[in-house]
Amino acid sequence: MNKIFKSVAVAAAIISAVSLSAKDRKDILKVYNWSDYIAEGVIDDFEAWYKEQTGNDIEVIYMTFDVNESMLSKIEKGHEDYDVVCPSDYIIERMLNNGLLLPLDFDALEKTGTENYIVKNTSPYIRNMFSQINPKIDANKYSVAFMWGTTGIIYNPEFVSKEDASTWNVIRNPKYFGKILLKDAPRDVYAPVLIYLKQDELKSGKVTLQELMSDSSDESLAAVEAMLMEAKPGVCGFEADLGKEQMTKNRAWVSLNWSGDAVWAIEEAAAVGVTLDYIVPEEGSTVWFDGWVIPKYAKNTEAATYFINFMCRPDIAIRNMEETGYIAANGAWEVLESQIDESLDPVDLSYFFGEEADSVRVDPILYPDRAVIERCALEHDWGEDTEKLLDMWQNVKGSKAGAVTYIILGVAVLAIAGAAFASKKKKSSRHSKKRR
Ligand code: N2P
Repeated sequence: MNKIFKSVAVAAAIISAVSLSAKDRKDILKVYNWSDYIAEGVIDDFEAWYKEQTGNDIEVIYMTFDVNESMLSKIEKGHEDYDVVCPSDYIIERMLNNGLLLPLDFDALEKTGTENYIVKNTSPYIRNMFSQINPKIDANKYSVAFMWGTTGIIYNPEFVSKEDASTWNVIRNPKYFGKILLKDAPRDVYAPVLIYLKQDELKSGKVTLQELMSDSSDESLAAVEAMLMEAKPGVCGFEADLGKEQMTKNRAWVSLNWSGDAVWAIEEAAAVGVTLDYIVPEEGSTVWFDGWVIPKYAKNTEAATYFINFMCRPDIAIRNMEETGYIAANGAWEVLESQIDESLDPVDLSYFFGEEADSVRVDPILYPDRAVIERCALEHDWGEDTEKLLDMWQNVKGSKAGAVTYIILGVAVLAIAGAAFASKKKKSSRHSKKRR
């Protein structure tokens, strides 16, 4: 009897724990986003808006990452139950290949009569680029673009000429030794270096930019590694998110970085009297897109859909853009209008906003001109070969110390040697005093 009672009690406890956690989880939304990628107050505003739309409370647990690969491994290997995450294009491709994403479903929005900002504001350009993310599965059915941009060079024109910054070779230019930063993002460093090394083949038409984005051959990996090893002694850091700040403080003069970090750094630097600029090198580069997705292990897909929808509301997109420096992937005309500045030169944005936008006065770093986009390509997933890239990256980062490490080590050795010399001198003078 006692045994039966115990089993019933245990079963009841399990059932109540399960239903409690299920109930709790319905009121919780776990968001995993890049750091510095959302405006202050947006999460609180989402919680209030969600209550207005659905009548339910929601608590957002907001977590951040700095590197695509670490975020992916938490889901792929750790099966973490994030409801919404924001991977880059080639990671979306991989997640689709590995069955890690759930398709978008707008039923929940329809039930509450909530306006669908996703469908309304997706630019045809974004739709087209997203359809190229995965050749086998249409990424538009599983992801909604959030921000996008280019990869290029942020530089300080006081010390670095525009000509030098216009080539990826700048990362190993001895003139800037010790003042060069590389992004700690292996794919985003590998791709431009490979583009630089394959200039002749690109010019002669032997290979296309797009083909290079899938080139994971041992030969190309070795060539990129060799150039990075050459650059390494002059590199003062591999940064995930602090590079933009190092540039504003003049601690570095060259930074291989994303356009959004450039916009942020240029504005912050100007406020303290430092001038910075950004360029997409002539040899070509990558154009990237980060999109919201709902991973397979998500537990609150309905709230996730509301969250993604809220991020596509034009006023929210504008706030996120203005605070982070990144371009929202939002095709609403009011988003473009919010960025017009009559003092700037015209940029051709017809590819993004349609014919009427072929000459709009906006910041060309934020919104790249058609000519820049034409020399940029989309990165692709390498599947199993990704391991080869990560090994190469470890070799580069871990092998030889960078300039700053050398300086720190040098100073430490001198300090130890100095202290030893001083103490020896003290001892010997004490000894000589004794002798006298
Ligand atoms: C912002 C990160 C931007 C990610 N901190 C670029 N793919």
